[in-house]
Amino acid sequence: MKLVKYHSSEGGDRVGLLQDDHVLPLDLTGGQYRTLTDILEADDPAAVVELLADFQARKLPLGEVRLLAPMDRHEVWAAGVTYIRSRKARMDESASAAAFYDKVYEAPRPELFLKATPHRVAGPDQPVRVRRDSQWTVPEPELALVLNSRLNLVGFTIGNDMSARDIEGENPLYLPQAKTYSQCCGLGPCITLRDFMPPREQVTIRMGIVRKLHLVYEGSISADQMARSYTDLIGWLARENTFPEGVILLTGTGIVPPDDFALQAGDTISISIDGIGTLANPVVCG
Ligand code: DO4
Ligand code: MG
Repeated sequence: MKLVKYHSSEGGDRVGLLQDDHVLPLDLTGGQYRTLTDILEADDPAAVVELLADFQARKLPLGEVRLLAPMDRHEVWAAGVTYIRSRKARMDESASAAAFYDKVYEAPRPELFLKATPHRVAGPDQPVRVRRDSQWTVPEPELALVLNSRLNLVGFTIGNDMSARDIEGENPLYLPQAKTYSQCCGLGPCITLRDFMPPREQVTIRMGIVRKLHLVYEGSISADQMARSYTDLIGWLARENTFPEGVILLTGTGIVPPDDFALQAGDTISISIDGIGTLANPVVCG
C-alpha cells in the first residue's frame, strides 16, 4: 500500500493511495484524520487508509496530478558511513580526517545528522541543487525510513542526500554546509507502508544519471549491504530527542560515483528502490 501527497488543479494539496499509474483520493474531511501525519500516527495506518479511500471518486491518472514530497512538517535526518563504499569514498576525499570515517563505520554510535527541513526538500520531478560554491557535488541515493512521533517505523520512501564532496572533503567541520542548503534533498515518490515492503535482502537501490540524453552514470547496491539494522539506527536517533511531527531518516548511501564525476545543471537523477518506485529529479546549479 503506497501513499502519495499530490496537487491537483481542482482539489489543491491532497493525500491519495497510489494504484499503478492512478491516484485514488483519500477523504480527509471526516474529522479524526486530516493530514498524512494523522494517518501515519494511527496504530494501524493501512486500516485507516482502507477507511478513508474514496472508492466512489474518480481515479486520477498520474499525468493529471503533481506529486509532492510525501511529508508534512517532518524533519529529515540522515545516517552516514553505513556502507563500505561510503567509508572508502569519505576516506579518499578527506585524507586528514580519514580515521574518523573509518572509526564511525565500526563504532556502536552511528553518524547521524539533521539533513533537511520541509522547505529544503524537492518532491518528485522538482529540481535538486548544486551549490554555487561547489565544483564536486554528487547525489546519494538512500532508502529512507518513515517514523511516527513514537519512533515506530511506519513506512519507507526514497531519499537523495545531495552532497558537496569538495566542501566536506576540505574539512569535516564543513559537513553541515556540504549537506544542508536550499533544495539539498529529494524525497518521494510515495510512502510504502511497512507491511507492504519486501524484506531488506530483496531490496535493491539503483541510480542512473542522464546528461544530454546519455546515461553518464549507473550504479546499484542491495539494501542488505548496509552495516546497521533499522532498529539500531532508530534507537540512536531516539536518544535524547523527540519528533512531535514524526521524522524521516535516510539510511546512508552505498552508491558513490567515481571521483571524477560531478553533477551538472540539466542532469536528471533517477533513483529506484524495489517496493517503492522511482524518484526522478532534474539538477540545477547556483
Ligand atoms: O560523513 C559524511 C556523510 C556520509 C553520508 O551521507 C552517507 O554515507 O550516506
Ligand atoms: Mg548520505
